[in-house]
Amino acid sequence: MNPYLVGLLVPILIAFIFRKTKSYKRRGLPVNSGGEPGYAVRNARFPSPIETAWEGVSTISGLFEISCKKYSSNHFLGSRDLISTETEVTADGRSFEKLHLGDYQWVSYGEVFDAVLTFSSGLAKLGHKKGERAAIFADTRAEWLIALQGCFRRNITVVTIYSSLGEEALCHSLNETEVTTVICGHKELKKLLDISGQLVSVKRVICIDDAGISNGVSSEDRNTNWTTASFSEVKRLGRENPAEADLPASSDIAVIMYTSGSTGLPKGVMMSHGNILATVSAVISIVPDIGVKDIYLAYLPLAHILELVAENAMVAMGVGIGYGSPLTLTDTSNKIKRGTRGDASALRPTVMTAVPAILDRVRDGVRKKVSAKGRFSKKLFDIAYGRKLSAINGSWLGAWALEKTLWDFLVFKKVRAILGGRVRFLLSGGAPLSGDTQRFINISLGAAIGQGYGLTETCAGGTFSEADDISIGRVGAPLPCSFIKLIDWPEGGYLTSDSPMPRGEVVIGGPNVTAGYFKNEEKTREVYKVDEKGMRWFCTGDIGQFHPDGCLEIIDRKKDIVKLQHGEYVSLGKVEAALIASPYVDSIMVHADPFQSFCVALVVASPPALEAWAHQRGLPFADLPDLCRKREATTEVLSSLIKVGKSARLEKFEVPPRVKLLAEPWTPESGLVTAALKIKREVIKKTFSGDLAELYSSSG
Ligand SMILES: *[C@@H]1O[C@H](CO)[C@@H](O)[C@H](O)[C@H]1NC(C)=O
Ligand SMILES: *[C@@H]1O[C@H](CO)[C@@H](O)[C@H](O)[C@H]1NC(C)=O
Ligand SMILES: *[C@@H]1O[C@H](CO)[C@@H](O)[C@H](O)[C@H]1NC(C)=O
Ligand SMILES: *[C@@H]1O[C@H](CO)[C@@H](O)[C@H](O)[C@H]1NC(C)=O
Ligand SMILES: *[C@@H]1O[C@H](CO)[C@@H](O)[C@H](O)[C@H]1NC(C)=O
Ligand SMILES: CC(=O)N[C@H]1CO[C@H](CO)[C@@H](O)[C@@H]1O
Repeated sequence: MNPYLVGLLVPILIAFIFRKTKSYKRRGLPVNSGGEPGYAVRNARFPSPIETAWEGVSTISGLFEISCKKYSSNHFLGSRDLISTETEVTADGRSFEKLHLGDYQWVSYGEVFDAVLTFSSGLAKLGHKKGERAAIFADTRAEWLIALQGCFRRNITVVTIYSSLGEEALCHSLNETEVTTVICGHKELKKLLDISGQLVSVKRVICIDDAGISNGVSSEDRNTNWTTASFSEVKRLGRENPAEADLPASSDIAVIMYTSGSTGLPKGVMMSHGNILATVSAVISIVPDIGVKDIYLAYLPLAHILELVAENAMVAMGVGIGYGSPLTLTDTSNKIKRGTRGDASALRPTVMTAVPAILDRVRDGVRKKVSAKGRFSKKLFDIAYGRKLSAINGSWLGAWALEKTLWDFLVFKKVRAILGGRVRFLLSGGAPLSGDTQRFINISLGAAIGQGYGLTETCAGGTFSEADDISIGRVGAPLPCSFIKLIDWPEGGYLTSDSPMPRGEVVIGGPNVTAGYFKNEEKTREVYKVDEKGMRWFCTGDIGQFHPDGCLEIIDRKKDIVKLQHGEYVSLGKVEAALIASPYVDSIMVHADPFQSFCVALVVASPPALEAWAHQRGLPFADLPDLCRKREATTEVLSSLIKVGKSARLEKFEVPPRVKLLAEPWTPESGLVTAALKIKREVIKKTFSGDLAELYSSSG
């Protein structure tokens, strides 16, 4: 045989034998659901649900205490001082407030524990009685966590409220829970004063910003009869009057979390210490080694279960938590003064949480920046991206390690720098992440993504996709604290006997499933079930399917399926997820009516894409609202929707033939989307009822 050929073949053969092969790993195992109908699955590594990962610890306050003692001298909470606030006026006369923020200042675990003790004693001195509830109504910040733990040490149930919640919902949640003490920020204090007449149960207000007391509560406001105190005053009171702790038990309600539901008034979900502890325990038993050397960037609302669980998990592992906000996250964020640093580059975190909507924005931002740099940059980026993508499946030759270093240096280093350059683990939750975004973020940021699926009602427990699972579009295997069951939904055509995979409504059970809705027996009975073994189950209304390896994929949503006049089913969520791929679409809501033969859509236009198109066409327009009213613009968006609909293999009746273009973005503040940026169908329907009616009645 030709020696050259042998010389060539042998290394190739060796490389082939030792190539990285994708091993099949079973992550979830079917379990007998005890005669009950349905197809139930548990985590493959943990035979019975985890309730706590620490011996003798059964509450969140207990966990906090052992962590503070264990990591006493380590960095714990970091915040940035405000150096100055400036007003920037743009060319068209609009003004924006810009912040110049300083470096992170840290307090240690030991110091935070002291602050919690004094705050807790101060609460008692201030007159907060046993059995009364307190509310935290503030943006995510260090004092939020201190106040929470301070309340827990007095066995006080904490009501959490999104700081972006509207007046009616705010009033409803404070009234319903008969809160006597509200802990809030300066900005939220103003909101409270506006409705003080209706807040009959509130007796005390603790303002986190010292300045808020003197500026916000003027003499005429004081006729509210509220005792007001600043955060530091409460701590001073506590230091002078130390009180014995009144620690809670595992089954005591720790938090009543008001979820910005997609319909009607918010509902309060009651979570016990045991519920939260179960999820935290499950999360830390499966995330890859995170520990004292890590830094976590906290910026999502703590009134959202994802952030609450994530921060408590970080506490359990002795991680440093630096606080930021969505509007100051990166150097180019809206509120950051030009030339100064955003939270991510000031903190250089290694771990972050994110909701899909934010990751989608990061992806679009990177793509836009790359395209704007010219053809060569785009080509280089595409090559690098393609090389890294094919390497994910396993590369043949060790040369990849060298090549990866090169691409990282040439291309991806700059992308990583946006989030500080050190992020290695991203926890995504709140809504399913699109496969495309998951790949893009994983490849361009080089960070592992753990995707969680869970709800407030299950205390964020549900499933978790591990970083070594390279598939996309799935939400992973059940968390060690959860059982996931699929049950038949014949009306929607989803059965557990379906092949190749069982399909059905997703039902979550386990120690993480919460006690139900506060003062809402009827709704609780409707969606929570208890089986004969005493296990609680929550019916999510999501439709899922189980892959052979025990991983769940969410494929539909029960209540978003509408049957059109001629009997075709339109799954609104699925259609929206497909159509949002159009470059002209920022947000979209598809509307279907059983008495109509076609569906329609409201589309929030993406300004750069639509304006670029108008410029190219030489179409005159004054501003975006003006452009949105133009028939040509609507026609262009419609044809783009048809194109993306076709490539996503939507049926013809699923693509709306009529749309209304909107210029105003949908934000949590406007109440049209939730804090996790999920659209609130009912609210949008009500707000734009005129436009929808017009769409149905117009003749083409
Ligand atoms: C905590 O407070 C709740 C409600 O006031 C009460 O029912 C429970 O017994 C308290 N727990 C402990 C351990 O004292
Ligand atoms: C709160 O309760 C008070 C008195 O019970 C009532 O006047 C007010 O309308 C209530 N507000 C809401 C939003 O329920
Ligand atoms: C404040 O308290 C006084 C005396 O208890 C009462 O007469 C008055 O109506 C209260 N004012 C408000 C705004 O609740
Ligand atoms: C990776 O492999 C799978 C099948 O094993 C294939 O479907 C997929 O297209 C491959 N991806 C890349 C980027 O090569
Ligand atoms: C993401 O990328 C990292 C490093 O590049 C890799 O280790 C990890 O397995 C990937 N994870 C996922 C979920 O794609
Ligand atoms: C609040 C709640 O539902 N607690 C339950 C958690 O799960 C255990 C068993 O796994 C039950 O005993 C609890 O009642």
